[in-house]
Amino acid sequence: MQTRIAAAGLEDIDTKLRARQRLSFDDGVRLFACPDLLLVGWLANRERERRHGARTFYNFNLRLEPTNVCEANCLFCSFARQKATAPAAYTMTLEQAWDKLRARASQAITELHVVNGLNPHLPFSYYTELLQGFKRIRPGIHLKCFTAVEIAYFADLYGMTDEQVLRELVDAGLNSMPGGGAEIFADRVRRKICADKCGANRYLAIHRLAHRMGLRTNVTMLYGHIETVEERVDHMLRARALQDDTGGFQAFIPLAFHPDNNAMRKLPAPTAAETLRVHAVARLMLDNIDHIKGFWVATGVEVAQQALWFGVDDLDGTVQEEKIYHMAGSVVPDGMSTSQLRALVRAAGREPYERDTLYNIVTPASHDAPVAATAGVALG
Ligand code: V47
Repeated sequence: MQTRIAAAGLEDIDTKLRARQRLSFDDGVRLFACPDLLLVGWLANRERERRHGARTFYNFNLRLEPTNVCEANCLFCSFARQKATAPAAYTMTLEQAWDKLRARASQAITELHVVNGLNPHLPFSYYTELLQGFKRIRPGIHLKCFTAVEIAYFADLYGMTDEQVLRELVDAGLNSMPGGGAEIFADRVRRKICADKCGANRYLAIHRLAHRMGLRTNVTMLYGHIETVEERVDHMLRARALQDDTGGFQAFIPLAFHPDNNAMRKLPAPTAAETLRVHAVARLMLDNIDHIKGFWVATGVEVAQQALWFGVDDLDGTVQEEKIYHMAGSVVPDGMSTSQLRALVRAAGREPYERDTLYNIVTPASHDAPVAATAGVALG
């Protein structure tokens, strides 16, 4: 392997990694440029196995997007509808949203992941009552809800500070925050693809605040559109810098751009090779974030399996009722059962471990039942 590392000119990076020294911006750019993708994957896998061995985490979760009405006009988004009267625009009543959880009463779901469009027509009480209702229906459920972009929007719309918004949501039952809305932190890209939502500094400030309040959060990166390799590395380093201060990020989640039904549909989707590389480089650059998540809905099932050898140790979860990716062209099934997830992890040569949102291990024996009538997935 040393010969191959030398042939690729990565001896100094290998030396740093062995000594557990942090990689630099230039190192990240070189990892993206290195033609030997399998070598980059091998280095990332070494880091992954040092932290987690063969363990691969997943959880039993349900998605809910109570409204897709959204004031923002992000070029990559196929989910949002700018007007409440537009075809396919929807806003659930609280009862309709709660029914989604009630309908899953027989499933051992541990997490509800809720995100929304930036809807100007709803009162703040819609969101607090939403959370309170979920906790009434299922007191033990973990509520991972609202991106930092939504928190910023709520604060501006309802005349509150970011901290007041978070406090009221926590009082209503919020347990943690997902990582959506990060896209690419560089201003150049944000101005082009998501000009009318909160900027990178505010996104990061809200995560900092959430961490200070004791909430754990995730951070994402939308790749494979107009961003440069340098902007990807910059994005990773900004997440790493915040993590140095707070330690509050649980997982970094690269999200592969899907071009169907949105304003960037002329762009090609990122290749499998690109996806494997982005996850591998993330594992190598983010020495202070425990988990690299391969979101199988975004990568596809087979690439997610391969990514388990390219730095990824977490597959998100059963992900029932996901809309954002399915509306943008993802052809994966609508949800997988926990037994399907375990089988695909084992088929990839790894060991599945069910976790809760905070990475406590859950014993899965009691819920082997299929999660959805449509969840018949072929394992790659
Ligand atoms: O912020 C939207 C992305 C994100 C498209 O925290 C698209 O555990 C690709 O954040 N093609 C929402 N991506 C999803 C998300 C997420 C996913 C899994 C786990 C977690 C977590 C968070 O989806 C958005 C945006 O970056 N997105 N449209 C598209 N056409």
